[in-house]
Amino acid sequence: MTVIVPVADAGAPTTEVRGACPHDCPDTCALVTTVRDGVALKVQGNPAHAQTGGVLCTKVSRYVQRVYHPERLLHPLRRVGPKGLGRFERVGWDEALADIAARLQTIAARSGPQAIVPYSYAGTMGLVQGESIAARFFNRLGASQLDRTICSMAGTEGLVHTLGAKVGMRVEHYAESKLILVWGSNSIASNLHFWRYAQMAKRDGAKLVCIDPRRTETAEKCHEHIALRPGTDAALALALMHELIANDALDADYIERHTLGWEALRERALQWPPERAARVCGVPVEQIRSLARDYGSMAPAAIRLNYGMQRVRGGGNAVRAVACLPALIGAWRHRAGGVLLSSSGQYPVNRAALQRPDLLAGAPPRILNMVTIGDDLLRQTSPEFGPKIEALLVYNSNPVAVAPQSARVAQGFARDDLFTVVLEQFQTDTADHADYVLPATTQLEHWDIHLSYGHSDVLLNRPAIAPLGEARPNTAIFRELARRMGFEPQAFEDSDEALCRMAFRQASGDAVDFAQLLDQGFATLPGSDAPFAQGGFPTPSGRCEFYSARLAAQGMDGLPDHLSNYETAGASPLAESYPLAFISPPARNFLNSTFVNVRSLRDIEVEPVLEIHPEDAAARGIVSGDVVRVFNARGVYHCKALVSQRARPGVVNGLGVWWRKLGLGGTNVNELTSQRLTDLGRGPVFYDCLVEVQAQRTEGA
Ligand SMILES: Nc1nc2c(c(=O)[nH]1)N[C@H]1C(S)=C(S)[C@@H](COP(=O)(O)OP(=O)(O)OC[C@H]3O[C@@H](n4cnc5c(=O)[nH]c(N)nc54)[C@H](O)[C@@H]3O)O[C@H]1N2
Ligand SMILES: Nc1nc2c(c(=O)[nH]1)N[C@H]1C(S)=C(S)[C@@H](COP(=O)(O)OP(=O)(O)OC[C@H]3O[C@@H](n4cnc5c(=O)[nH]c(N)nc54)[C@H](O)[C@@H]3O)O[C@H]1N2
Ligand code: SF4
Ligand SMILES: [Mo]
Repeated sequence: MTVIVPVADAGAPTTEVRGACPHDCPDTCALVTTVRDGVALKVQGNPAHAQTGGVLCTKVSRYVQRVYHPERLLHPLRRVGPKGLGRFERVGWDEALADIAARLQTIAARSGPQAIVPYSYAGTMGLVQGESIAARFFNRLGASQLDRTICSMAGTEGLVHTLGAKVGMRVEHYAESKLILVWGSNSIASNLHFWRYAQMAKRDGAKLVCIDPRRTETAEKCHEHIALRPGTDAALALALMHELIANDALDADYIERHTLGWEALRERALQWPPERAARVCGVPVEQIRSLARDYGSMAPAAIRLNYGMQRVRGGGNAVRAVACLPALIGAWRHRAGGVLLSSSGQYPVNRAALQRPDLLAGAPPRILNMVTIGDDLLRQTSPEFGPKIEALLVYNSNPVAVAPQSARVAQGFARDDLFTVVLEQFQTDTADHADYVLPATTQLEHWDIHLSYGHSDVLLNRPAIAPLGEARPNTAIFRELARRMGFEPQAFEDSDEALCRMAFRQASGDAVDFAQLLDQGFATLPGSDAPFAQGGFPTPSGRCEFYSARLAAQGMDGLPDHLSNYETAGASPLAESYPLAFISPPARNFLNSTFVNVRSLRDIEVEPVLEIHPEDAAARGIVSGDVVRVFNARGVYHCKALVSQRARPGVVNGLGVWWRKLGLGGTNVNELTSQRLTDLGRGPVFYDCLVEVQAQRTEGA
C-alpha cells in the first residue's frame, strides 16, 4: 500500500475551509480545516459556532492522521484469497464497476432484485453521502430495504409514543439548570459539548447526578452516582414517580392541562415503592428517596438521556418512563427543564427529494432488520423470509465488527455464494470479506449537509482537499453503478452540491438559508426556547402521553413498565452458568469501530479490556493484566482484565468496539451479544447479556 506523505509548499498561502464533523455523535461540531497547497494541515473546531465553542474531541482533532493514514484505501480492489483473509489485487474503476453491475443484473434476473441487500449506517451522518443517491439506486433496483435499527430505535419509539417525536430541550439551556440527571450517558466520552454546558451549570451551583451501571469518567465528576443494574431504569423512574406522589411534589396544573393518562400511570407508580425498585436496581433505597426529593424540589430540573440505557429488552419502555418525569413536575415550564434524548426530529429534511421513494414504482420491497444480519445471511429462500440474500452492498458501516453475535455475522459474510461489495475508507473486518472493495472519500474530500441529534443547527461541509488516490464519494459510486445498470440518468444526475441545496427545501421555500450556510458553515433553525411550556406536544392528543392509545391499539401495554432483561442475573438457570451481566459501552477514543486503526488513538486505549469489580475478580482468582476468557453460549471473547471500581459488583464492562483483527485472538465484544430485539422499535440488546469470566494465564491468547 502506498504511503501518503503530504508535502505542502511551505511558501504557499493557507486557506480555511468550513465543514462539519461527519461522525455519529450528538455534538455535530463545526470544523475549520487549514489547507496549504492542496494539503490539509489541521482540523479545528469553528469558534464562531456556539455549540462547538472552538473545541473538538481528541479523535477528530487528529482527523488529518485519519485522512492521510498510510492504510487509506486508494484504488478499487478485487478479492484473490478466501473470504475474511483480506487478500486483494488492484483493479481499475471501469473493470470493477462493470463486473459489479453485471453480477447484480444476473442476480436480479435470476432471483429477483430483493435478493440484493444494502447494508449501511452512520459511518457518516451526512444526508448526501448517507442515503441520497444510494437510496435512489436501491429504490430503482427494487432491492430489499434495510431497517436501520442498530442504535436508537427503542428510544426513538419510546419518545415518539410519549413526547410525540425526537424533540426536547435545547442543549445550551442545560447551563441554567439547577439539577441535571445524566442518565445512561458517558457524556465526557460521547457527548462532550453537552458536558461543557453541564459544567457551566455546576459552576453556578447545580447538582449533577449520573445514572449508569459503570463508574465512568462522567460519573466520577458528578456529585452523585447511582450505579444501577443494566436494564433497570424503568423501575427507578417508576419509583421516582411513587416518591413524587408521596412527597406531594407534582405539578397538578401541568398534569391536568398537558398530559394524558395520569390516573392510570399513578396507579402503576404506586406499585413501585422505592424498596421494590432498590431490590430490582441493586442500589440503596435511600439513594432513590434522595434523588426523588431533589427532583421534586430543585428547579429547573433537566435530564440528559442517552442511548446507552435503551440497549436492553425493555429499552423502549424505559425511555417512556423517564420521558414522563418532566411533565409530572412541570419541568417543561422552564427552558432549562425537561429532557433531551435526541433533537433530530425537529429538522424539516426533505428526504423524499433526496431518496426518491417514487422510484420504487410497484410492490413495496421486503424490509430486513440490520440487527439480525447474522441470522439473515444464513437463511434459505422461504415464503416467510423471501429470497435468500445473494448480494450485499455495504457502505458507511462495519457490520462484521458492530453487529451482534459476530460469529454468526462472520459466518454469513464468509459464504462463498454471497457477492459482497464494500465501499470503505479502510480495510475493515467487513472489507476483508468483500469480493470488491471500493475506495471512498473522507469528509475533507466531499460535499455534505448535516443535521444534529444533540443541538439545533444545520451544518454544511465543503470539500477542503481533492480526493486522495482514486477515492470517490459514495454518491459518485452509486451514480456510476446506476448508469451501468441502465437506469434512467435523470434520476441520478443531481450533483452533490445540488443535493445539499435540496436537503432542506420544502414546498414553502428553503427551511435554512443556503447562502448563510455557504458563508459561515452553519445556520440555526428557528425554534421555541421552552417548547412545551404551554404543552403542545407533537403527539396525536397534543399532550404528553403517559398512556399511549397507539401502543394499546398494537396490543401492547399503553403505560410504561419495567421489563426485566432477557438475560437476568440472579436466580435464573442461565445465570447459573453465566452469572455476570456484560455491557460494552463506547471507548472514549474510538467512535464505534471508527478510529480503532488510528495508531495514536489506539495507543491511548492500549488494548481491549474488561473492567471487573475486585470482589468478582477475587472470586475467580483474576488480577489486573490477566488475559481473560469472557464467554457464554454464543462465543468467547479474549481481552485483558482490569480489576477496578469502575465496574459494579455483578457487572463487567468490556469497552467497545475494537476491530476484531486488532483485538486479542481475532474477536471483539460482539462475540458475546445476542440478536434478540427490544420491546419497541426492533432494536438491538447489546447490554442485555450474561457471561462468565475465567483467567487464562497458561494458554495466552
Ligand atoms: N467517544 C465516543 N463517542 C460516541 C460514540 C463512541 O463510540 N465513542 N458513539 C456514538 C453513538 S453511535 C451514540 S449512539 C452516542 C450515544 O452513545 P451511547 O452508547 O449512549 O454512549 P454513552 O453516552 O457513552 O452511554 C453509554 C453509557 O450507558 C451506560 N449504560 C449501559 N447500560 C445501561 C443501562 O441499562 N442503564 C443506564 N442508565 N446506563 C447504561 C454505559 O455504562 C455507558 O456509560 O454516542 C456517540 N458518541
Ligand atoms: N457491543 C456493542 N456493539 C455496538 C455498540 C455498542 O455500544 N456495543 N454500538 C452500536 C451503535 S450505537 C452503533 S451506531 C453501531 C455503529 O455501527 P457503524 O455505523 O457500522 O459504525 P462504525 O463502526 O463507526 O463504522 C462505520 C464505517 O463507515 C466508514 N465510513 C465513514 N465515512 C464513510 C464514507 O463517507 N463512505 C464510506 N463508504 N464509508 C465511510 C468508516 O470507515 C467505518 O469503517 O454500532 C453498534 N454496535
Ligand atoms: S466526534 Fe463528536 S465531539 Fe468529536 S468532533 Fe465530531 S461531533 Fe465533535
Ligand atoms: Mo449509535
